[in-house]
Amino acid sequence: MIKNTDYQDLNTVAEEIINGRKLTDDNLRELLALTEEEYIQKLHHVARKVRDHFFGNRVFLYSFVYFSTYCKNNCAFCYYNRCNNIRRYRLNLEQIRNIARAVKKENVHMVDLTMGEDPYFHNEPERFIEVVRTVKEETGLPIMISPGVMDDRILSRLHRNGADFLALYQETHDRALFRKLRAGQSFDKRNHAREFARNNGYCIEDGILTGVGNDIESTIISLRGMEKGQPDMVRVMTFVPQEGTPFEGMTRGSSLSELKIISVLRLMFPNKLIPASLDLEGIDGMVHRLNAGANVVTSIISSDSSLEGVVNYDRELEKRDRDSKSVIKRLRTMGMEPASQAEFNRIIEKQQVALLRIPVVTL
Ligand code: SAM
Ligand code: MD0
Ligand code: SF4
Repeated sequence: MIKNTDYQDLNTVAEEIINGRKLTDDNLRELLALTEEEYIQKLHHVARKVRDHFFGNRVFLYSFVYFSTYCKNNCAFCYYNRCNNIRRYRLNLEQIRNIARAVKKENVHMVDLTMGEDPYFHNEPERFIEVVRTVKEETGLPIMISPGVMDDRILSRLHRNGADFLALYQETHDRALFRKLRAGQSFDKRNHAREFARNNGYCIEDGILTGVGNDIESTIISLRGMEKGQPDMVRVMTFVPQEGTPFEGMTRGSSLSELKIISVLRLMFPNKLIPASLDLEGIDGMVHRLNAGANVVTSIISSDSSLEGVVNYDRELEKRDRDSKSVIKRLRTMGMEPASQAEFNRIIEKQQVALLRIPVVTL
């Protein structure tokens, strides 16, 4: 659908997608197998057309707050897995409140509260509810939570206390690969938490890793798996080997596969949120991801922050350079603009309106 197509016809492909055309598995195979620069540029071109139709030149910005890096899990890819002998921190409520005040002054549409599966919060979820309530109180902004797997009752309570979005990445929907990545964790429980959240008032984000031994067929399983969950936001991130982890010795792939998958996601989820994460390659990397069809910039951290990212391309850097001011400056050079808060709120509210039509389980 891309290779032997001139730019005129590419615009027709974009039109078809906008009008509801669904990609077949063979389409996905063709797109994911592209290697020549010329074809990949064509794919990005179609993805941008589709994105621009739904979002124009408007981009959403999320602030990232990793408030506890303690974790009881042992994900093979993650720097913060419990076996890694690293320095960790857990912010107290006052520290979190101060960060929330600072975030309020930044130009962002949502705050992402992320933690490892820290027993301090997971065993006493009341403490996490308090964090969410505090950040809501201080910022008044929509809140994304990325806490790992939590049970239904707690998710409901978190939602009532201000959590709007649940980010919970399956990493892969290929069960065999999942067992290698998230050893000892339940595939179904992770999927269920997202499904429950979606049916109970949250917007949800699913995501996959690439460069972790996923071939094209495995990637297709993941893309279809994400499709089934009807997420509001879908992500792909390149796996970056982390010191001290079981996958430390794996080679880091280029971002080519991620960029292709971002475009494919745009064709499969034309009007959904797709992030360009700053966490992998900073602002230069953001530009490539937006050019591949993304429409959200995530992992914004203020320049004076000492908190961690996840992959943290800037772990060794003296000064961070992924604050909202620098992001917006670069967006403008690309002819893009931050969207208004009202535009973002409308997207979040759409999910709530859709929900009024199905019964909500109260726990
Ligand atoms: N602990 C929670 C959890 O696991 O759901 C929240 C943290 S979660 C937002 C961290 C995400 O970053 C993972 O789900 C994974 O997709 C991504 N990630 C972690 N380590 C990575 C790595 N080395 N390379 C690329 N992505 C990574
Ligand atoms: C990011 N470091 O967007 C963040 C993180 C968690 N919801 C997001 C992976 O790259
Ligand atoms: Fe813990 Fe999340 Fe890292 Fe897994 S990805 S080790 S759950 S912080």
